[in-house]
Amino acid sequence: ATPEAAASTATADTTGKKYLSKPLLKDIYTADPSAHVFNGKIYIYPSHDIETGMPENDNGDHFAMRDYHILSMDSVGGAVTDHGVALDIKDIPWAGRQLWAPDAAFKNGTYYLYFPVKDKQDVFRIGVATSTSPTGPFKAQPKPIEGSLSIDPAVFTDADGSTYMYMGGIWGGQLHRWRTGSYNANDKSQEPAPTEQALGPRVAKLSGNMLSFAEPVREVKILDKEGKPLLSSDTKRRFFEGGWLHKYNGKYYFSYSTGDTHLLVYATGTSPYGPFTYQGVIMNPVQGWTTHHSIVEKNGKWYIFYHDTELSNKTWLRNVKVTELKRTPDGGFETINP
Ligand code: FUB
Repeated sequence: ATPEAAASTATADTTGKKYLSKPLLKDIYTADPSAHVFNGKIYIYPSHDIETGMPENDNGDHFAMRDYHILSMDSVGGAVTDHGVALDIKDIPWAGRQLWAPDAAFKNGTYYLYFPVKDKQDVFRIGVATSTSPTGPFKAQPKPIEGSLSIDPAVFTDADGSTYMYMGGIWGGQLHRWRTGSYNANDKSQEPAPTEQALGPRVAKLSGNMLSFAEPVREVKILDKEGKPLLSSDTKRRFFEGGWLHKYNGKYYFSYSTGDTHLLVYATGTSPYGPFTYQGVIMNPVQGWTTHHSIVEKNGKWYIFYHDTELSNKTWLRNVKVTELKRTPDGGFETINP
């Protein structure tokens, strides 16, 4: 592949139209970018979207991705390298279908790729694969992480070295089917009734070996400013999928997608387990059904990686982008209008 690098800051095309940012890669479709800085370089762990010809539905069956490519760049705005296939679904012994949004971590000389995929019973679980290189190839563990569920793993390591995995997504992500603690394949509800509390994402501390959970998975509460849990009907604020945790000035920022209302929003707290109090919108809707993001610092600047459908105009063929994230003096963000 010969990837095309693209400028990330606002530029004007020949018609004078302003673009906030351009697709980072144009020769394959990529989405759900989890960005990390390892050894001074930016590595992006995205989904690799492909055309499968499957009809669109609310379960996202048409998102039938089969492998991961890892991207890297020395700096935002610089050349982007596509490192080719880092993990293929055929090399994951327990996988059935749909390799969705991954994340990565580095500890004790090893790189860990965390990925959601449906098992052979069609239940989303989170798997882990390891490599000595940030770009792979990655070798998958023989089984999913015990106790893992749903989609969209996001891994955060705190200052004390403890690492936490956030996970979950409703509708196609199956989180609602775990409401009772065990998986209920017959739950067709998609989410709780409008007057009930919205489902929270899940979190668990990882063991020292980064391959298993050190504790039972728990639900993360997202509250309004009066301290009340957000309701299921509160669709512009409630958690849908795509959680991400970062820390800034000692505060924990949990950001996520509201899914069917197409926003990226954030909530803050004083513990990695939450509760988190809803604060506001980071990014207004992009072109496409929804976006999925990550937040990372490089050389004192903060960036948000996300996706839209600029290249294809099809919700299932997405392209990753990046733009600078601007903070406000009160600890919030300037809302991005992509
Ligand atoms: O890429 C498949 C799914 O779409 C992800 O897991 C969600 O976050 C959404 O972006």
